[in-house]
Amino acid sequence: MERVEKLFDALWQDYTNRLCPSAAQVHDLLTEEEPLLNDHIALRTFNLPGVSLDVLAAPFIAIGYKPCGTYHFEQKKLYAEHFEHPNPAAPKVFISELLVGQCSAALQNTVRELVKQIPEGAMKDGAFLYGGRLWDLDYATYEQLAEESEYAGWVAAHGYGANHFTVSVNQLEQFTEVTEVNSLLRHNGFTINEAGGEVKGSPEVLLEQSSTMADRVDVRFTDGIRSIPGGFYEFAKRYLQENGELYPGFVAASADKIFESTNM
Ligand code: OOG
Ligand code: NI
Repeated sequence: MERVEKLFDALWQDYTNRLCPSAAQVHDLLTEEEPLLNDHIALRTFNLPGVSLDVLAAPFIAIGYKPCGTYHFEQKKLYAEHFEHPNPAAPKVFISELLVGQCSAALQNTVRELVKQIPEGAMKDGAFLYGGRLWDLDYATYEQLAEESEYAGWVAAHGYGANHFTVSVNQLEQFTEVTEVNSLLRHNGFTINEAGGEVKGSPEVLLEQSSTMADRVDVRFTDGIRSIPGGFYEFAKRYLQENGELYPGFVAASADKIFESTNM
């Protein structure tokens, strides 16, 4: 568990410093007597050799995580898997990849060129997971990618890092409903992702989720610094399965809308 904590501490540092500076405020708003439980994080990549989902999963597998579910997002051309650790206190990990081969020839060429810039060996050590972008690009390239796939633009601009952490609503004393958490956040000036409704999922699918809209963060492009959507914060309430344990998986229809937390 020590190695799990070390990795998540590093992911949290990168997430709050680089992708979602408002996360510290959300964390403070919701923290009660006990430290907040992080339900899961999510990571994004391209399904190209050397940077695919499996490559991002490897450092988690190395510390005991196991693949536990697969998800398809046809419209967005994404494939995802989630990973769990034998210790239930360890956060789950949701990793998705863009199916680059299904995208336009232009997008494929651009993304291949970005990935070619990665220094030899940079993806071997798990530190790449919280090390940010391993290639350079200009703002027009980002815009072109984002026009075809918001997801492709996001990965191209930010590189590797947790795009969200997730507060476990089950743990909170003060709130039982995801809508109550949303109200507190709105009251403090945050914008909630309304795609598909402010709460995604239902007790029937054993998972309810909501999220903030991503912070706008400054990113250095080769032709200057621009402000674009970075990371966001998620809130998840899990329901008991028939076996008496909390549902541990994700819900594709809900995840499809959570992805949109990084839309412009
Ligand atoms: C992941 C979106 C899915 C969830 O909890 O369903 C997700 C992402 O935005 O990369 O996090
Ligand atoms: Ni999530």
